[in-house]
Amino acid sequence: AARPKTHFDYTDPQKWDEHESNCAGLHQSPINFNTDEVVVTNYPKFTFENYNLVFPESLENNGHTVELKIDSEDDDEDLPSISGGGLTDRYSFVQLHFHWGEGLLGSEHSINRQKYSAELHIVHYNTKYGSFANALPHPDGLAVLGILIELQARDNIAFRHLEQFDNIIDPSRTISDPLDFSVPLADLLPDSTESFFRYNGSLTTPGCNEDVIWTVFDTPIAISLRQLAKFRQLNDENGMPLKNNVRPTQMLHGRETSQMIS
Ligand code: SG4
Ligand code: ZN
Repeated sequence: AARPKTHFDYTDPQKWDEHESNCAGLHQSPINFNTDEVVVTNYPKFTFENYNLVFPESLENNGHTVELKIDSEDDDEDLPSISGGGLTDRYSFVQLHFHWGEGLLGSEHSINRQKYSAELHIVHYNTKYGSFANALPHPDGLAVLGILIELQARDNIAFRHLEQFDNIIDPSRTISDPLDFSVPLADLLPDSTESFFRYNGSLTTPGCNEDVIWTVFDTPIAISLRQLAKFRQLNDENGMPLKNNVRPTQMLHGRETSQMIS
């Protein structure tokens, strides 16, 4: 509904601010985490609610990424949500999507300049604002979990459900299926969620709204080359292969980054 509707592509992300002034802001994402500069902080553990449940879901190629959301008519009471982890409020799941690139440079965030092959974003909105759209204008409106994805020899079993892209190669295609690709969010989390980086940033696409409390776990999850190739086969808005949907690293401009080390 009130999501930012913008046409953009990844040929020249430096130019996004010509159409969307937010993108030139001073609290933009993604960033690099320099472990010499982070403030080590003792955050409580995250609480993941309903992360083990399976919902009817739909998978969409929106021309910028592949996005999974829950098809639900109900109120968000039973939807997956997160709290703790240093968040003041409870945040409810909206959607998840992926970023990938060529070679080993597909993650948006990096740690000491080290990038990973891809990155998963699990997007949540602050339940105190009642809806995603109402949360969007607030600096504490969204909480995104960033999960680094490392190329490994073996398939990630959790992606076996998510990689059914044959019918969504072209943008604006959606597939809904009660169970075939539904996956409990818990299966997509890294083995440890106790160690993570935290900072205040933005959406990594236009409108670049500075309303995201970012958590990037330092333990990655796995993907195989075969699975990564499926992401790279998807087409973008112009019908060209979406080979890269990674925004370049943004400057900190004095922001603090913190790290919870378990
Ligand atoms: C992707 O383009 C998603 O498809 C967008 O979702 C998302 O925007 C955007 O990334 C930015 O999110 O976690 N990378 S990010 O900062 O969640 C929003 C939609 O366009 C608003 C629905
Ligand atoms: Zn994202």
